Amino acid sequence: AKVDGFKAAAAQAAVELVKPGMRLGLGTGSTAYHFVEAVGVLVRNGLDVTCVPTSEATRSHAEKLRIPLSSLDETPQLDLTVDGADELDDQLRLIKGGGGALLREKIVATASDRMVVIADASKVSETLGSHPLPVEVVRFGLRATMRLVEALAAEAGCEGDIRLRAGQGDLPFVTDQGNLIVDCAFHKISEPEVLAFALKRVPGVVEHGLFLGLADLAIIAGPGGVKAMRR
Ligand code: DER
Repeated sequence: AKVDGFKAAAAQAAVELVKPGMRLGLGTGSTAYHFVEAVGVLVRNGLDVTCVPTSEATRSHAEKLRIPLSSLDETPQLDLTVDGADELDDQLRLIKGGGGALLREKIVATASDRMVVIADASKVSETLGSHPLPVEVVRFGLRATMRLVEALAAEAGCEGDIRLRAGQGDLPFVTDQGNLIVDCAFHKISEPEVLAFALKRVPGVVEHGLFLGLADLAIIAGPGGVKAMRR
């Protein structure tokens, strides 16, 4: 409840950045939920914005709020994406994907002139890795892909258990894109850029949850209030 208040405060601060006519990327997760709610209020009060959702969950939330939606096909360049993070460091390097939306989130963030992260203070870490790193993989060759992820991550100095994210019953979690997620508990990721490069060498890996060089501002809310972190 307290943490949710922090998430709402961070989202409220981010919505100050929204200007009439903006093309927005709408993030996914419980913090971004508050941002979408706040955009819904602005739209109800007449604000003209065009929004691209980063997940089917965010799409249906935005539709309920009658937020005007578009796609990256119709609107390939966005002004601003606001999204949450599972973890972030002081260089605004992020771990994302806890909600399973990392692929669309990264595509939308990359298509945006700016990406602003909103989070409660518990997400800030000295070194990334206390949150497992989600990696989106195709179903074909899954076990071979997982073996290769472990081997190349180890070469990049990261070791730990990796596991297929579970869905309903004994079925695996399936992303909006129809892929699977492997959560990698690497504990300490001392060189995120090196790990990111290694993971992209695995043919079965579609994308990973390290967002490097994408966020230019983080709005962090905690017991001491709301503060901005810049790269
Ligand atoms: O899945 C995601 O990438 C979410 O944005 C996640 O990183 C943050 O979710 P939360 O705001 O519910 O903690």
